[in-house]
Amino acid sequence: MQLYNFFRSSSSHRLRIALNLKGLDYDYVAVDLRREEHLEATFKALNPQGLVPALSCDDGVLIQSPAILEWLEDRYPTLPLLPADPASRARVRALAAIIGCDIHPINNRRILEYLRHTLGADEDVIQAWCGEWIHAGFQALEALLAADPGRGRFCFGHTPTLADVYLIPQVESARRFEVDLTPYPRILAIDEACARLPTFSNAAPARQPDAPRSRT
Ligand SMILES: N[C@@H](CCC(=O)N[C@@H](CS)C(=O)NCC(=O)O)C(=O)O
Repeated sequence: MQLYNFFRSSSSHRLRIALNLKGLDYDYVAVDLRREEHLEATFKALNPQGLVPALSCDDGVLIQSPAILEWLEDRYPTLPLLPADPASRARVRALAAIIGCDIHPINNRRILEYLRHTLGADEDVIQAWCGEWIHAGFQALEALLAADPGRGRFCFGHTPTLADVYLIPQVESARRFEVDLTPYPRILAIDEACARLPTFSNAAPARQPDAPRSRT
């Protein structure tokens, strides 16, 4: 499998975590969003939407991280990312959707570029915009986590699920936008628990081949 992705893209980060959790190898193909490689004809031939990630596999080129994650779950059901019973599956999908539907899309690069270049927003406005929607989603997530008596160290139950796959990249992105995460102790604890697992730490943006090398 070839994963077309960018180190800092949170929807790419989701797939790297999920592929690691499933124990699946893949080739890393970097698509540099800073150089707008995702808008070039060669990439748009793979994904006409011009967004990363895309996964090339025996079934063709798959796009849209939620669809790819569901495909991974269907195709590689051992080491599942969803619990077994319908109510629990709905719960995990809801936690993931708070991030995937209601936080990430409105803070995405192209939205921020539109705010900057078409509507004239400066960097303070951009930061306020991103902070607003991250706080709105994280407040709800924190409340949902607090109200779940059966929860262990992760978002649901005692092992990582799709909800953690979505949460960790969003925490990373919140830090990049300098969002104060102290009101969210449960989210921070989950982030810490996941960071201890190689499946998560190896998927982190800083560990990817296209990430800037830190100076020693
Ligand atoms: N719903 C899509 C969103 C993909 C997406 O927005 N990817 C971002 C990176 S996280 C991207 O390619 N952005 C390029 C841009 O906005 O110009 C998915 O989950 O795959």
